[in-house]
Amino acid sequence: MDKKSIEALYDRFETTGVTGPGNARVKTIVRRLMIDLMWAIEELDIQPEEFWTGLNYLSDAGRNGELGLVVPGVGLEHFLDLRTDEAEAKAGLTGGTPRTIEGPLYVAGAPVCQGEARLDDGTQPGELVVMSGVVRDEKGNPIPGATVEVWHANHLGNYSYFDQSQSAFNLRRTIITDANGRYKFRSIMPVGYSVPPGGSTDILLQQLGRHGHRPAHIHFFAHAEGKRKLTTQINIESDPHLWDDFAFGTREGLVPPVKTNSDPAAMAALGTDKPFYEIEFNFDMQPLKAEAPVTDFARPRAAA
Ligand code: MBD
Ligand code: FE
Repeated sequence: MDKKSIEALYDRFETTGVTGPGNARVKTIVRRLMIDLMWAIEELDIQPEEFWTGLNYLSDAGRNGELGLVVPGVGLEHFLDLRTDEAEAKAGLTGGTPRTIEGPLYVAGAPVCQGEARLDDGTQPGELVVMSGVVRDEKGNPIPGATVEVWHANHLGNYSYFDQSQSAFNLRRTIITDANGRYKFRSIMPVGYSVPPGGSTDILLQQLGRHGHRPAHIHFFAHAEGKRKLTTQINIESDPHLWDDFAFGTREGLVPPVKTNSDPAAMAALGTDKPFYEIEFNFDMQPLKAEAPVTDFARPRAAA
């Protein structure tokens, strides 16, 4: 079949069994996706067994909750970031901290802390890290009362809530910046995440000849009055997967230096006798702008 015949076929699908106007936007999107899918089946000569294998794959991935992991794995979530970057540039918004993917492991409702927080519950091993910085506006001025939501994996690459063996909201906090626009937290160094072995994402990645590892990273949402919500992460520079992330989240500007602090007084103040890691990272916010697509879009998210 040629493309024209497929379009004519879809015209018939679209005008058969009609009960009302439906939703114009949904109709446009479904029309395009179905025609493109039929055209792909035609051009690639996708066989019925291949088609049903693919459908069953998606059913399984949906049933076991992995579609939110497949999406970053095939690069779609990073693609959405690149489109938002382009739209911002077109709207005249430049500079600011780069965005990167949210991923599927955020949980709403983390404890709120003023200025400073300890993220780890103290029960798990891991190297101590202290991270701090300033939330700033487009002129570089600090923003007091801004919100920094932070979440990351433990020493095994697992996230609380999804890993029920961890305490509630372990390694997750919402920090409100102080009068100088500063946030600060202590935690334990995350280890890179890997997709669940044998799961839907792993099965697909194996077929694509790719791994399912991410470099160690820390996630953030930064929000402030009158500013665009920023979704981003920092990556730990020493990780072997730094530029080999299955989810394509690593970006220039999101790999801050990790310093080792072995000052005895600083160690004592944290109650440790070992040197600890220090990371400085500022969040440079963009002003709200009507012409740029919203970044605080709704997305079904876990909440506890
Ligand atoms: C993660 O921890 C993550 O950040 C992303 C984007 C995908 C899977 C796991
Ligand atoms: Fe993550």
